[in-house]
Amino acid sequence: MPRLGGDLNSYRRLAAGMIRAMNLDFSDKNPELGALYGQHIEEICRRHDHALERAGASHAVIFSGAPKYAFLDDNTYPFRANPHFVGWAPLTRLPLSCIVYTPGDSPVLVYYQPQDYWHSVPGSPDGYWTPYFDIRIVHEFDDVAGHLPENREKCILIGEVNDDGHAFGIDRINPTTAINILHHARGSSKTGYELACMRLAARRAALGHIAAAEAFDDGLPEFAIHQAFCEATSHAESELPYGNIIALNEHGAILHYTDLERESPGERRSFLIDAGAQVHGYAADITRTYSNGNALFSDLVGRMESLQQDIVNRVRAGVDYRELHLDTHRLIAGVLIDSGLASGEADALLSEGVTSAFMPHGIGHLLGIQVHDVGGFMEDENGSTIDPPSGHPFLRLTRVLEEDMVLTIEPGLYIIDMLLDNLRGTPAEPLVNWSSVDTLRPYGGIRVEDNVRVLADGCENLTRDAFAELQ
Ligand SMILES: [Mn+2]
Repeated sequence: MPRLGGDLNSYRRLAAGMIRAMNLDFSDKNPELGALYGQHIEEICRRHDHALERAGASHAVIFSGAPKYAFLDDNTYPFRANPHFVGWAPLTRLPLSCIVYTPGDSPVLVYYQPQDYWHSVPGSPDGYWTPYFDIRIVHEFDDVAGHLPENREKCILIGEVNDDGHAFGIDRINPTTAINILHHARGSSKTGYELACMRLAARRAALGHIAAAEAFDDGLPEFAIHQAFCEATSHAESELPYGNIIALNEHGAILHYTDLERESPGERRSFLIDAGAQVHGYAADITRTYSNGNALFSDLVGRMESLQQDIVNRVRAGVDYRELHLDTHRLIAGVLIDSGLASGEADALLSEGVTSAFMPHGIGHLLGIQVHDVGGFMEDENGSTIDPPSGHPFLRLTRVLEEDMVLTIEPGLYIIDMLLDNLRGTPAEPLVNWSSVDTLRPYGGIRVEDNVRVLADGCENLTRDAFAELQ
């Protein structure tokens, strides 16, 4: 019996009620964010002081980015701001603007506000971030350059430059020395302000997940579940940190399934949703899997849920993330044996590639301004990298965990015929229970993903805290 009747407005109202009840404020007037922002800017300045010194430069010019046009068209793709720019200020929709930073001075924000009656233009600067910048509003793009340091040889430019005019005559564009320092720092820890943005993003995403689960129960097709998610998070599709994965039934086995069926399938067996939200450019990345009642699949969802919590409970500063990934494979072997999907010794399931066929992706990644945030392979700020363990090329985070790192823990288990077929004719073939594989195929797969902040002696689970608060 539908509870919300499948009416999209009902999912928005459900979320709006929770936002009011929880007093959630996603805006740049949020006083809690405002109270933390000053310290954030100090830290960003410190990182740039260090990067500039090592790069032998005096000024950093951080360009927000330019709109990109579709081929032979006068329409642009949705704008994605330079993540370095977003790290300075919650300005995700301010193209053709710059932050100019000179150590010791207040950062200058050259704020491009075109006079344009065809498009909406950025409003006047307003919000908790404005007191920290020397803001120069320009109405003509050609006037941006006039606010940059005169000696361009002492500048580095951080940003994407597809047009000479966007380099402002600066020759040193994204120098590796500086970028490595900034990326390593961004991956190593989040500031208090960033953590607060990410807690809010987790709540925003959880609102979407609650609505989507209701929409699944209401029998809606993938496309309408996606719409329910967008209604509840109040995100336009282009504002999502990544394309929603809304997968019913066997679609759950396609790791990055982004097609959205407009029609309901005849039978609703399972629902895998990997969908996030963002607040001021900081992402949440959450996956949940629901069973519609089949005993074997429900049992497996329960086992993967406890496996995921087991891994989350091992997160703490000093742990090697590569070990967490390999531990996960050992636990997956146990799940395969206990659920009757495979037999034999756990070690054999690992060495013969059985666990990798069922879970072919990494246990997770860094999370922040980018959903797969930078710095996951960096051993140090000089650009040395750490390889993933052999046989596990898709692991995106290989570092030893540090306090205030934010990352995902997302084990999965899928029926992917392309990979399982590779086990045929190998020593792995007799270890797999192929009739159980056939039984589970129509359910696709399972993934459970939380976002956690590393602490000295454990972790803060941003995702579970968000769901608990919204219960
Ligand atoms: Mn993820």
